[in-house]
Amino acid sequence: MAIEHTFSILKPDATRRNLTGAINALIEKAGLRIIAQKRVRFTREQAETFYAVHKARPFFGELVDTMISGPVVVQVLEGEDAIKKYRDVLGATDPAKADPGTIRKEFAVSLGENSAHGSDAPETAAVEIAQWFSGNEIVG
Ligand code: DAT
Ligand code: MG
Repeated sequence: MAIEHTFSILKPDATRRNLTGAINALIEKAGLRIIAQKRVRFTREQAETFYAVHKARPFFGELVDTMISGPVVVQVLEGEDAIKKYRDVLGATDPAKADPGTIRKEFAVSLGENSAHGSDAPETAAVEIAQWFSGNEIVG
């Protein structure tokens, strides 16, 4: 397996409850390296662009509202098989179905407020990273 980069967001429900350090500890414990990180606030337009793939879904409006409800921490994670590894660390989208020890099982409030995002494929990881980081902000 190759060294990959993936894009992560610690969502507003996580920053609100002061959980960024606790979540980063799980990320690092899994062997992923945080090689870029900044705290930002998504505009409505940025959230709509980021989640454009879900535009037709009934929860889209709620999803965008949730993502702009507070600051987020955007990150680039590096590691062996990083995309799948981080999805495993996140756990299932619905925290009620997530395995013990995963970020979503330990920290999520609900399906809509599930604490963190991780890219689902190399193509989406590249697009999402480029949306939020310039090359000189990523220090591997
Ligand atoms: P994931 O974040 O695991 O990649 P996704 O891409 O299917 O999941 O959905 C993006 C986010 O939208 C998800 O993290 C939480 C929210 N969401 C998904 N399904 C939902 C639903 N049925 N009701 C409310 N929010 C939902
Ligand atoms: Mg997704």
